[in-house]
Amino acid sequence: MNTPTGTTRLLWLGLGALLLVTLATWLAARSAPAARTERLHCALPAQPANAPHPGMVWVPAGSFEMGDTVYAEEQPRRAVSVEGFWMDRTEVSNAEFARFVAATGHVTTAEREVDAATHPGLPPELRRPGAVVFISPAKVQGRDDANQWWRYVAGASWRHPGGPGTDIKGRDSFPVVAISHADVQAYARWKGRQLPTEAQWEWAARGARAAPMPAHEQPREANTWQGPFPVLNSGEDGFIGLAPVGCYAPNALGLYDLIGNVWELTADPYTTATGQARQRVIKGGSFLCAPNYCMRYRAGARQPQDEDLAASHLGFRTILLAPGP
Ligand SMILES: [Ca+2]
Repeated sequence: MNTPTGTTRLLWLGLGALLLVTLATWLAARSAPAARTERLHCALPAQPANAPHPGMVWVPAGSFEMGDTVYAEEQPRRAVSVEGFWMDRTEVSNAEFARFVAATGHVTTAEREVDAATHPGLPPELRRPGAVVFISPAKVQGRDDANQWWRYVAGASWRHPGGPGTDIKGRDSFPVVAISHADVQAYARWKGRQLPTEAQWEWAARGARAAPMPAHEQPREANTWQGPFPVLNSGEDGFIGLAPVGCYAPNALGLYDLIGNVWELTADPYTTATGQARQRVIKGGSFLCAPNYCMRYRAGARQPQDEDLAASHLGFRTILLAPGP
């Protein structure tokens, strides 16, 4: 019978140790929770060095049939014309809004007590500074009562989008949320810009395309909701919640995320037959739009939004009226 030589013994001992280390590493990897990797930034293509308005793209003039036919508020379709304008190629990010706040000391609506004069009779808990936050429930009784997934959270604001205990650290590239109409008007003024009208926004979202929009399907290149809203978002599009700006393919003009991610405030009042006051038109749908609940991931879709109610799915972008390239 062969006996191992000293060298062979050492080799076997070495191999045994290696096996033990490999086994220990494998067991540790199995028992550790899977690391959640969230994309915090999506790279945008560089613009030409001589771009006249960095971060903006030109939207040419045109005429089109505004509106759509899916929901009542989109109708009737009507002919409109818009002049050319420059538009932010992404939603305004936390980093951009932070620069505005640092420069101006602006305190957002959500960070202040609710104005009792404009909201008489509001219970004390709803008068505290805060914003409306989407919280996915485990189950719902029908989908008529949105209070099942929307909560007014005291302390929620653009700095704390989910309420106290949340923040925007590391989330510079995410769209700013929980802003009011007054906040975005102040931002636009500070930048020497303005908010798009509904017609300007819709024309941009169509990629300056006058032909009828062909599809009502859920778009692939947009952050929306996959699965049964509001209980399960499968995240097939890469994100369960908000996405950093510019993660999906741009439209024909080079504009990102007009559809999906956050709803976007426009300059236009939302008027109805009963003349409800203090509401603005919002456009584009958000990461919460799903085929079973809110098919508003379309250029022609629209919703009303209370001017002074901040929400965790609401953001904006600006335009600039200046000569074209
Ligand atoms: Ca959007």
